[in-house]
Amino acid sequence: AAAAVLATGACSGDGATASPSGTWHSLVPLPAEVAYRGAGFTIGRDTAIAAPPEAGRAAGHLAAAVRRATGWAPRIGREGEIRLELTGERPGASGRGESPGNPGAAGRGDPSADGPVVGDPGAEAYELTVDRDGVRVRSGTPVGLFRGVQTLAQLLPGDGATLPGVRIADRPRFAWRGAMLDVARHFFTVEEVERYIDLVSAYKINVLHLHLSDDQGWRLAVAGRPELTAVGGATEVGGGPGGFYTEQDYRRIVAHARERYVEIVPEIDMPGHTAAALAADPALSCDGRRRRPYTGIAVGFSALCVGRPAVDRFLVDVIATMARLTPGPYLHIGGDEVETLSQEQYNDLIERAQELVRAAGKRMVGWQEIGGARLAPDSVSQYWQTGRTPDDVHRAVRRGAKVIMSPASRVYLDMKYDDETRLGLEWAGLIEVEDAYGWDPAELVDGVGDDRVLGVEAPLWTETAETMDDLEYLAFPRLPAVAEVAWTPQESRDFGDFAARLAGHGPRWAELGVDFHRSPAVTWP
Ligand code: TNX
Repeated sequence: AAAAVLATGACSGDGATASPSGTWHSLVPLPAEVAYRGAGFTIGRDTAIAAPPEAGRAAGHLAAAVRRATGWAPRIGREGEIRLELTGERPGASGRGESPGNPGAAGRGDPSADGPVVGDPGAEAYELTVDRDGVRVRSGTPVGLFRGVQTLAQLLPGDGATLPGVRIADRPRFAWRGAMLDVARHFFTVEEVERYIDLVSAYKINVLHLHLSDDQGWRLAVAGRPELTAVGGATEVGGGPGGFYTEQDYRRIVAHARERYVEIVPEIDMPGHTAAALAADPALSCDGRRRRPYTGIAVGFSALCVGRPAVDRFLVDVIATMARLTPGPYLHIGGDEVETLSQEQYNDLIERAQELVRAAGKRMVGWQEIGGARLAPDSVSQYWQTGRTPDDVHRAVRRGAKVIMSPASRVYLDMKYDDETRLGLEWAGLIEVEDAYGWDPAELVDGVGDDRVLGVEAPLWTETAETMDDLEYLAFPRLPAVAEVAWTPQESRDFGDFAARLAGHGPRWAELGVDFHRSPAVTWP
């Protein structure tokens, strides 16, 4: 199941986009331009894939999708009816994109030899045409070819070999299209994280933000600090055994993500949400007393003892480990919900973390509260608190920082769908799929329009989610809705049309064993 890719299509749901050949397709996220026209192409036993060496991941992904849909394993070589072509035209700056790394980071922090995964959205642009003679995917970049192949995989019927005649020209609205998984409140194994990557990346999610530490658990091995995982890793919400990732485990997750052009963004939350670290190392507390592991679900009560030399050494070691293990350009330092420090203490810690992150050639990401500190222009603020006056976001933007939009009342996948949902919290409201879909990231915060929005991210906090089934139930179908918010031009989005396309994904989820919520606004087949 870890290798599963959603090749969704061919359903006969109400209102799904009809192609002239009479088949039905369910592209999510909706491409910028789609025109179904003319005869399609039927994949045969001898159909081959032609691809340049740089497109190896795209070709491999496509071959696997074809094999799942048809049973035939296409050859990959120089000739073929399905052609992946690099056009050699590198797209220019769009004004909305990001250059990777800070000025000191040139050439580093790049997860793949072929360019950043979270960069100029134009780099992910592609064209896809299908006619009776074959299939052609064209892009200026390997990552763009991969996005085109992901669309093609959704056009493949689950039970046959005929693709519709179609012409698609596509590019994402936003560079950062994230999913966050909290592996601290409850621990999830490498295999579970890999399955989550498989499921979300089918919707062109390109960032998996891993929330690796919190009051209830510390999940990443740090060289020279075995107590962090031995003590801090041995608990979780409710008192279960917890767990942690060794360096090798973490590298496996990074490699799995990279195969799908997904960037891993690790988060170690500080200075708050640190009870597990404080339980592991009493030197991090002001009173120097050893604390017992915490297994409840309160927030805001714990903090590192800012100003202590032991705390500074801890920051140095932790950030160095994150930077060394993470090929991508972003490190998340948390920064949320600190109730026991002065603003000055808080700012000191955030600014020190930022200095260490930048010295490692990376860019700092933090929850919106970091806007209280003096941010560098290459730092990134993550908005989450709907309803509050977002002064901290405005301050961050005035310093040149960009913003990731994660409004809790829209995209917190840990909220209940309705009164009857057996899992989840409800402090940010009940969130049905139409709520997750029906908002515009550029209209959320005054003065933070398209040019300041780096992208969108859907967090999945796990106070109430303990199993893979729980994760799937909370993420599906809301995660695909958020993926379309992040990818599709605002003027092309319509909930009714989305719901009709989404319906076609239900049977495929069922086939993959994905436990999803049958939202009543969707007519599931
Ligand atoms: C708020 S959002 C938190 C998390 C909780 C979540 C539960 C944010 C930055 N902090 O610590 O897990 O609410 O919904």
